[in-house]
Amino acid sequence: MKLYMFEHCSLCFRVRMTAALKRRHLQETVVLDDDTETMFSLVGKRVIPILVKDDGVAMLESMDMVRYVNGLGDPVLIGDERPEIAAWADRVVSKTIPLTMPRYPLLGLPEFATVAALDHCNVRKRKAFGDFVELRANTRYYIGELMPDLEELDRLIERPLAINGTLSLDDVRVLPLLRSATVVKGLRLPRKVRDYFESMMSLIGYQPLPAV
Ligand SMILES: N[C@@H](CCC(=O)N[C@@H](CS)C(=O)NCC(=O)O)C(=O)O
Repeated sequence: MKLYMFEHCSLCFRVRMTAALKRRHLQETVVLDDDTETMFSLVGKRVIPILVKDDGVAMLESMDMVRYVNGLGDPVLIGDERPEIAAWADRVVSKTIPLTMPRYPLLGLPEFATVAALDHCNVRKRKAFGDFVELRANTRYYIGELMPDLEELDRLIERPLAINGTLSLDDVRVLPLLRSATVVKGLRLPRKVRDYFESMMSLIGYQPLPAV
């Protein structure tokens, strides 16, 4: 299986963490941000992640990829899901974006390894999300907006190694968002959220992204 991905991409991390939990090898290929051609050649549009299965068929939806990888051999994501966790994740994405988007280009990530790729990201994302310097200058405000949700998550976590007590799709909804949020230096995760994040990252063998 080959995953075309960006290092910063939380949807990609859903698939990567599932493969890691399954101890399945995933050939990870980081695409440069300005390499739209590779995406088009694979699936006819600009989108990441793309999972190309061993039979050569490409998948486009991250949760379909997660279900597919989980279903190879014995599944590991077997626990019940809670609708409040999915609702939490849906709500929190938009609150993390003003904090994470203006930081990703500063982290030295491989998708921004050339000046052209970095500028490609800056130009497109600025149009979509606003001026990055201004967003970063308002970090305290955006952290303040996010904290009540992190406190709520703290109350929802049942165990450090599975948000609902047994690993489930809800872990795939939440862990990648926390990985993204931790690029914000100065963001203090509530205790159970921090324990959950650190335990899960250690379980799957991934280091957090750098924080700025
Ligand atoms: N529903 C799709 C959404 C994929 C998606 O929105 N990907 C974004 C975020 S990585 C993307 O392709 N962005 C292209 C870009 O950055 O220009 C999934 O869950 O995989």
